[in-house]
Amino acid sequence: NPVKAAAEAVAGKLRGDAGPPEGVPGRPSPGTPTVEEPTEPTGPLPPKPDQSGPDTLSPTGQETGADQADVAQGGEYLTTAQGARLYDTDHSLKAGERGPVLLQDHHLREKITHFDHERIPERVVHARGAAAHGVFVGYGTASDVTRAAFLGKNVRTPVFVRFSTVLGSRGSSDTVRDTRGFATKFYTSEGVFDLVGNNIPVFFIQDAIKFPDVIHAGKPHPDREIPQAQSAHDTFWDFVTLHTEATHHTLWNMSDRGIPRSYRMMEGFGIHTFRLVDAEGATTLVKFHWKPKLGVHSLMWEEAQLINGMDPDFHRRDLADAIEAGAYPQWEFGIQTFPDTPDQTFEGIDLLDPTNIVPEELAPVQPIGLLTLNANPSNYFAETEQVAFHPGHLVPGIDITDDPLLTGRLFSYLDTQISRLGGPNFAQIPINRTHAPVNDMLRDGMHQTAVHRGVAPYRPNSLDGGCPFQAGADTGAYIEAAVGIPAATKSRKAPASFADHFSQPRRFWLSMTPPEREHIISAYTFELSKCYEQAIKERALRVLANIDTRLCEEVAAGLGLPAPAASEALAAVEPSPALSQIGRSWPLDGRVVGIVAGPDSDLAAVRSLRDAVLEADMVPLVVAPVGGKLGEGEDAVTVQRTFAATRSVEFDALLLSGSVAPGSDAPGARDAKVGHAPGAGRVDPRVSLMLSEAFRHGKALGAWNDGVATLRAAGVPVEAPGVVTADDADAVLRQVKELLALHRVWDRFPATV
Ligand code: HDD
Repeated sequence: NPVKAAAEAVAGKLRGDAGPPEGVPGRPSPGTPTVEEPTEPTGPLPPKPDQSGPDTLSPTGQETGADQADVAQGGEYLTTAQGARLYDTDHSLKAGERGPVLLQDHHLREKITHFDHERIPERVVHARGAAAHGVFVGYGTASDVTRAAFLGKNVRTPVFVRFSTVLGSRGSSDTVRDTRGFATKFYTSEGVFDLVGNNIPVFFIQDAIKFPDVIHAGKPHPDREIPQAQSAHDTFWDFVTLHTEATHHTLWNMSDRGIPRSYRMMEGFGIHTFRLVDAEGATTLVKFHWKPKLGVHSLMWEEAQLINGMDPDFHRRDLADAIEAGAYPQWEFGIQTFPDTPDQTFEGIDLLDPTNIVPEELAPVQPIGLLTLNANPSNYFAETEQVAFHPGHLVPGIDITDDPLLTGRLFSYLDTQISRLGGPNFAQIPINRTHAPVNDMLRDGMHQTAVHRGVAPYRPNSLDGGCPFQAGADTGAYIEAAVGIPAATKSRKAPASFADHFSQPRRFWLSMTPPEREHIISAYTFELSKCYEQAIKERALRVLANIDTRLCEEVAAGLGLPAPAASEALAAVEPSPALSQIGRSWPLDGRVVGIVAGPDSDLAAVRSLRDAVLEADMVPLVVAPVGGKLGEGEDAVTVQRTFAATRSVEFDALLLSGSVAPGSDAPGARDAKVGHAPGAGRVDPRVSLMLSEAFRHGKALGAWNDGVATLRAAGVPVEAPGVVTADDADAVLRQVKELLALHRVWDRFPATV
């Protein structure tokens, strides 16, 4: 069962086993010698089979015939960058053992100089990211609206996807409240197509000229450079309340969408309206969507904060572990389509305004392909860091619209890559190389790695045989859609239709369920409480009053301020149920189930529970007082987490077996830690903490036999929703699986708003 093998591999990785089981990527096949500290010179290790990068083509489209890893590292011996073999790399060349270091030590200077230049500027936004390789398979369902070859039926296209946070630096935490980037590079047969989107379908601003401003406001304050990766500060709230077009995006950020459970459980959006062009040149306006197979799920705010301390790499680790285990995340690609009318509106919604969505109830998302991420990068810097996305990387059949945010992006991304990657030849970096043949007339420049032939990089020419030739519509040329531009007068103005900043946020608010509304209220209250300026808090409340009276009143109460009245009539909008994350059930793949056990637990039951969790494609982690094994001999159960080294936030559900009395770990520590000797009827306080947190976070809890008494002793209300007690572990797991499919026990949250 490959899925079980994959889940076992996740569990193995989490508990630090040698690696995934056979047949799973990353595991050496039988007969592969294990390489340990070689004593004889050997060549470099081959790349792991699941880590091969995109096919390697030279910038002129010729196959290099060599894997990049082989090009980067070869031969048995350590060398300089020029290939001279070295006999020592640990000692500088000195005049005598105690004498001064000599300037003539080329190896020393080369090594240090290279090191000094190892870092490149981090991305000005989206600096922290994680990425994966994968494959996209077209369904062919878009072929009547676009001639894009990669959307044809069963066409397989390699992809590289980078997820990111926006505001934080490269070393910041994963689970901060922020928008997430979702950028996809399709290496299509007709050239690279980049869809550079986010997990939120709207943007803060309507015109790219304000992008430096919104980012200056969101980034840490320029005097002390705090806070890192946070929007909870004065400049952010100053900006978004003065530029009320930001209201919609800000509301999404304050909702659960701002703290995803996993990159694997996020939607993605192209945001702008794009224009598809069919084989006859007819055009259709579209919005792009990515729908995750695992559903859209979020963390609780307290969980997110705890994870930032426990495991700042939570999302990055989650993605890499899942892929390494063979639990490949998938998204369905979809489009909403709209007629390409001169006014570019749909049901009164301006399609050129990137602060607008079109509710799925009005324009359903039609599936057009499937994305599967199936390989981790081999090298973070070479791939995840150096990948260069650009909304202007388009292929025939996909064109742009006049959304003023998109137009500015078409300039910005090319420009930023030049400074970030050190010159105009970044398209030659392996991760950025197209898989289509390249025959451009671009020449020279920093970091040129191609050896161009011929003497006439201009056309027409009579010296290089007139090459390269220009293509036409029938030979696959990218031909811009022939759309008219209305007669106009130059002006720095937004259209009147861009002035409605509140009806769309109101629709979002009205579409939320009570727990989701509670979370939004708490998020606004938390963030605004962190602002020092009273005037900014008051202004923020005036904005909220224009979304919803109750929302404004609740946040005002939290801030201890009076709730202002709305300055304009609240819009009469219909909710869009598709916007809520609650109410559907989803696959359990990769959900993490903690099994809390102690030395006196029924280990046979723990073992079979663990197997049953694996069987359900989930990840079981046995949590015990100390590491190693519980029990002895064949009956032993491997412990993956200790009470001291874990916290509830690692788990989606917690199951309790037997009693876990305090003080059952290291003898010297126990009395000091818990203040009393081990004793029946008591619960280790770290377990009590885990249970109370998990309960508070709406997670499924389960116990059988003695475990039920332990739950009670830990203070868990066993009659509460989502607390499963039964006579045997099987029955517990059955019910817990049903709860997990809903992500959380939503009934545990009182419906107050
Ligand atoms: Fe941007 C990076 C998404 C507006 C300028 N952007 C960047 C990335 C994502 C987005 C996902 C990271 C790509 C990666 O992983 O390398 N950006 C968006 C979306 C926008 C948006 C969805 C609005 C709909 N961006 C936007 C504007 C501008 C920029 C209006 C400038 C006028 N964005 C950049 C940039 C970045 C970038 C400065 C930083 C690093 C990079 O491009 O490669 O050029």
